[in-house]
Amino acid sequence: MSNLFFASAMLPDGWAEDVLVTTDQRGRIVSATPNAACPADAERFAGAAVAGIANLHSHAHQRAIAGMGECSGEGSDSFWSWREVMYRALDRMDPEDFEAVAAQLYVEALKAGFTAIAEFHYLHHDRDGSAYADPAEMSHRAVAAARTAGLPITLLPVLYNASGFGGTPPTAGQRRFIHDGAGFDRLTTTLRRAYGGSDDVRLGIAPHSLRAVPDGLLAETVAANPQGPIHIHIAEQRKEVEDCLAHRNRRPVEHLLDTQPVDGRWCLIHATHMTAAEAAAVAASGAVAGLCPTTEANLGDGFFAAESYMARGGRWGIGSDSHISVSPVEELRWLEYGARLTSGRRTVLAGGSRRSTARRLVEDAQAGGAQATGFESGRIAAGLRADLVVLDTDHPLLAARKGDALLDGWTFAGNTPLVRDVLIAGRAVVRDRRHPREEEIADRFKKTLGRLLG
Ligand code: NGQ
Ligand code: ZN
Repeated sequence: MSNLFFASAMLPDGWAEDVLVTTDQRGRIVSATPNAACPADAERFAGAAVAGIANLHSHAHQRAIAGMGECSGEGSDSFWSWREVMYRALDRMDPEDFEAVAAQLYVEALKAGFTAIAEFHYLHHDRDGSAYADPAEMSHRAVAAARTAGLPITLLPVLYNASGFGGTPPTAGQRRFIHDGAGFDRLTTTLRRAYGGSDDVRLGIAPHSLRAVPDGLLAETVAANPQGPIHIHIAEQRKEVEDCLAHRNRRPVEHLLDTQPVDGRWCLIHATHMTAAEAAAVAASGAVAGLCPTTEANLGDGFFAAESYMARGGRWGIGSDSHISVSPVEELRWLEYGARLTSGRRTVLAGGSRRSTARRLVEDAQAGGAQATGFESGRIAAGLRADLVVLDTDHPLLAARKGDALLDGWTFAGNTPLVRDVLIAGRAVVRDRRHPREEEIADRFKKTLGRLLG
């Protein structure tokens, strides 16, 4: 057992002061007691503890090109022209490079207050498209990077099979992603052997999109993987909706719900373009909508209609996706700002009168992130992992605030990092804003980028 003591903490019933959290050997919470005395052997934290938020959608390799698609091209730029920039940059990335980039990203994510990450990983093969000797080579690198950083990871090997609806063959730029059903089975079997039962790794699957996985293969893959999260990109771009209508006679979300057993195991990434009926059906399914507001803004995807989805009780969480930004609060802020900009109102997602907007956003994102990653976390409660973030209540931006006002300050005014400590399974992996390996990891990242992009 170990003792952790926090000046204040957000517990499931509300904010409390002088909170003693005891944990077992695996870093699970045994008890959380308010108004406690601080035991002599406790590790003491001066700030405000909140359960961490899982980042439910990451393409780690894209951290290497964050900010690089911002120079205008010849014609009009779009999601699809950005994708070409991204494909070109990852062409040269070998396993060592990928691990270095992912480790840097994962340290940044931890320091910003993410306490787990779901890696939607599709860069599987060697540069010429042939398989590595170990089909899971690149996936092992993602886990190694997460372990170097100390960030729990949900590995979502991606099934990518076609370049568009109708099973059109992959393009040259996609040669490193491609599997048929048998190849994908080999990959998932290898990963189960390597990581099944690990405390810091969860395994799921990610059929890339309805574009990239024909219906029959999608159904077979879902049936062959009866456990763990299932993530899929869906209805992100208008063109994708139009193409789906042209090929399947139905909209993407409508089509998925009609053909797959969508339930709480599923995470629908983006789900930007839904009709009211589709949004109601997703909310009723228990699936999580995986929202990535900064990437969706950066790529010109559109606004997710959060207010009506949330009013129906729809579950959701956040991801930093392309990593144009790596900050839970920037994702939450953009979600609320999207709702304000489109409605002309304020505190749109607060969920009722006299409620803190950030409290609602943080609580929903904690729950949705835990569900979509499969880590038992997201609240400071007995039986759950002690994956916690401690806000710096000494910072001027949080001066004279308590309780939910700390969350509002963090979310809406926190442009300088307000996260002081981050605990994973009860151990501080970030202390006083520092990660013990951050310099070494950043040096390796900078050298890697010099080689890849120089
Ligand atoms: C991805 N990213 O898989 O990295 C995609 C781009 C695609 C986003 N959708 C590629 N944001 O969707 O084909
Ligand atoms: Zn994505």
